[in-house]
Amino acid sequence: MAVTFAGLTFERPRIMGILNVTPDSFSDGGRHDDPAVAVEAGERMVAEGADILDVGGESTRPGAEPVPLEVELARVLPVIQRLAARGHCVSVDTRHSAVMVRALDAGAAIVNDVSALTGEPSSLPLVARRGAPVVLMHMRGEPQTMQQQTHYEDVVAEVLAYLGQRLAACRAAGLGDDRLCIDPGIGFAKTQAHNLALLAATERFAALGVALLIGVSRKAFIGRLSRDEPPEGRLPGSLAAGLAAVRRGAHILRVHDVAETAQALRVWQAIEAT
Ligand code: HH2
Repeated sequence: MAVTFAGLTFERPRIMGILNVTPDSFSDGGRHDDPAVAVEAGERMVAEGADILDVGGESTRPGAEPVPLEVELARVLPVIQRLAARGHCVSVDTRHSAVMVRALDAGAAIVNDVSALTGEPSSLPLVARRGAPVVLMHMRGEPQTMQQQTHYEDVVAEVLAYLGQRLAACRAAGLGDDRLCIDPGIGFAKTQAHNLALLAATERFAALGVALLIGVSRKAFIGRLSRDEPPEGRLPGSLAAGLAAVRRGAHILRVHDVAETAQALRVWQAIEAT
C-alpha cells in the first residue's frame, strides 16, 4: 500500500517549513519573537511551497538549555492557533506532553517529537488517545549532553532497531501507519561519519514502510563539508543532502529555505519523470 501520513500522499516529496519561535535556535533563533511576525513567516512558507509548518518553542541544538513549560506554551500557542485557523497544516515540535495537548487543542495536526514519545511517559498514551499523527525521531539523552553519547557499533542498525521499536509501541497503542512517520535524527547524538552513514542508508529507513522525514537543513555536518560556512551559508549543501535523501526514498524534508527547496525538488522531479 502507498505510504500516507497525516492526510499527505507522496506522489511528490513534501516540505516541512521550520518556524522556530525561540531566541536561541541555531539558525532562525530570534527572528520570530512576535507572533504576528511568525504567522507572516508561516504564510510566506506556505506560499513558497511548504506542506507542513513545524512550530517549535524550545531549541534542541547541541547544548541548548531546557525552557520552562509556560514559556514554551506562550511562544507556540498563539502562532499555532492563528496558522491552523487559516487552514494550514501545523506540526508542533516538542518533547513535552503538556505542550502536545495544548497544541492539538489549538489546531496542530501533527506532533513532532525529537524523543520519539519517550521524553515523558504520558506522551504516547496522549497521542494515541487523540489519534494524532506523530514524527518519531531518534536521539540519545538530552540536547545538553547528547554529543557525549555518540558511540555506536553500527549506527544504521541501531537507529533502525530503535525506530522499529518505537513504531511497534505506537502501533500497539492503536496508531495506524497513516499516523506514523520516522526520522533518523541527523545531528542528534551523531558524529559527522554517523550523519553521512545514515543519509547514505536512507533506503533502509524508507523500507520500514511508513513516511520518512529527513532534517538536514543548515546543520553542522554541512558546515564541516563546506569550509566552515555559518548556518546561513549552508543552503547549497542542504539542497544537495536533501536531494540525496529524496533520491533514496525520503518523503518529507524539514527545511529553513522553502522556496529554494521547492525549486530544487521540482527540477529533480521533472527529470525523474522524463
Ligand atoms: N531538527 C531540529 C529540530 N527538530 N525534528 C525532526 N523531526 N527532525 C530534525 O532533524 C529536527 C527536528 C533542529 O533544527 P532547528 O529546529 O532548526 O534548530 P533548533 O533545535 O536549534 O531550534
